[in-house]
Amino acid sequence: MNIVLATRNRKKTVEIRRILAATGVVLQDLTDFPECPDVVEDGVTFQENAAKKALQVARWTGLPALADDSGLVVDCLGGAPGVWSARYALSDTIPNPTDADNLDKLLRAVRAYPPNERTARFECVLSLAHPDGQLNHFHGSVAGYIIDSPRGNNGFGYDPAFVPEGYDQTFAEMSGAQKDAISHRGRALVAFASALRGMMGATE
Ligand code: ITT
Repeated sequence: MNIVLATRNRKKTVEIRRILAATGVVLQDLTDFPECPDVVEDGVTFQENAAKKALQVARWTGLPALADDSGLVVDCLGGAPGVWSARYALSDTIPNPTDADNLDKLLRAVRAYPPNERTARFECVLSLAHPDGQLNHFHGSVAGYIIDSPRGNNGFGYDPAFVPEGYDQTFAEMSGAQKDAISHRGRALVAFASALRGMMGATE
């Protein structure tokens, strides 16, 4: 089965390819379809955005498309950055925020709260769309908390600030395999892989 990954985030692609390596599915990505238009992510939920990305790419390429919409939900910040995770530091002076800009803004925002109030979770919704509009969704989340200053060089995004519940290391201090085993994306991909086995079995 050929699937197009509907993401322009190279770090997500690396994680998704790593986790799905054993499934035998052939994963193309948007570098194979450079003319595919960008999707406007104007949904108010992860699922709305994931569905929009997957449907647009499936219709444009004519192939099944898998989109990931994900982000960090911080309780003391009223759920921010949430669906705005990739654009959290957006402002007149920062029109294209980097991971470092977003991380810096997050760390400054949580500084006002004591450590025990800095609970958070990463969420991920994966949407698989077929060119005829058929859609399936797979969810994953991981609870944890935000620390004072960044630690670790692995992963991406907010990983250096997030310690999953029951662990001492941040996601950025863990190996890829350690993060995959407990991450929001890893959990959503386990559900996706199980559905995929059913779909591939049905077409054999
Ligand atoms: P695509 O829409 O092209 O997939 P994107 O980076 O814009 O790429 P999202 O809109 O889903 O993706 O935003 C996700 C953001 O949430 C991402 O840029 C990170 O800042 C953060 N994020 C998601 N998963 C993460 C993870 O595993 N570790 C750290 N940060 C993560």
